[in-house]
Amino acid sequence: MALMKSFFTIFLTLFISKLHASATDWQLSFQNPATDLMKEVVTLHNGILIVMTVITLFVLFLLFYVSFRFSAKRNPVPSTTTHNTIIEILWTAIPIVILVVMAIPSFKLLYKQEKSDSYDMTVKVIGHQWYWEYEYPDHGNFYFESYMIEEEDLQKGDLRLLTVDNPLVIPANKNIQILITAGDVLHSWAMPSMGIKTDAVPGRLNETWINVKEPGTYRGQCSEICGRGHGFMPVVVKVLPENEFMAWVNEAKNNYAVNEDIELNETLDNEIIVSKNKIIQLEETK
Ligand SMILES: [Cu+2]
Repeated sequence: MALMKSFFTIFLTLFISKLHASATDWQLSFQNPATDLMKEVVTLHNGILIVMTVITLFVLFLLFYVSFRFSAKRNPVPSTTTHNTIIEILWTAIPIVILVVMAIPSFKLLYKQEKSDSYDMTVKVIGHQWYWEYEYPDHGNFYFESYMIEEEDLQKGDLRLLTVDNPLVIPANKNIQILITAGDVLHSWAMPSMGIKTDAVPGRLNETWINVKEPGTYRGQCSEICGRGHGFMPVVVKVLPENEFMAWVNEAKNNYAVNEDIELNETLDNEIIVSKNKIIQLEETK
């Protein structure tokens, strides 16, 4: 037993030191959180990891204890007990309590990810095979497409498969509503450092929001298999201080096409009117 214990200690020490010595940035845990929301996701994850570890170790301890204490050698005459009401209630009730305790903060976070109280601006994201399209309904409704830069065209320092020609540009420290949809098949707009992974569904408008504190470049990928080019439609978000963002908007208005269609809100209003009319018609025919 002593030998086994020292073996285990040596193995564990080696494993942990190896893990630490070889881990560089990006290899362990999450990316650095860029939003408060992602910070909360990390905190929740760490909390649940502790609960999971304690439960796993407890079950492991029970297994070892039972196989040791009640082995044929140490326990030649086994007990004939088959039921114990108290313990059966306990092992049903306690896991339920643990699950509910974990579910409450988890659901809170899920709802928080979907909506904020107020927004400073809206961006519409449209997934296509195999590129992203970004629309700015609050800044003149211009739109542009965002394609991955092929490997042979990369500049020095560019990241392979994670660099695009036109990133999504947003201001820092602003609540930004993001409306996500798709033009052809399912895609998913995912930004790990912002705690976002929202499906882009044709014919449906999904909603999420971000508020990025630090200006910089953030990267994600399409996360819903969407065909041959699925691995080649990265998401790049460039966060600028507000004044630089406004300068970029002025430039973008000249560089990119403007969507001449009716404004987004008008479209939504019209759809609501159309469906209201339909309901009235249905009620009348009853
Ligand atoms: Cu995809």
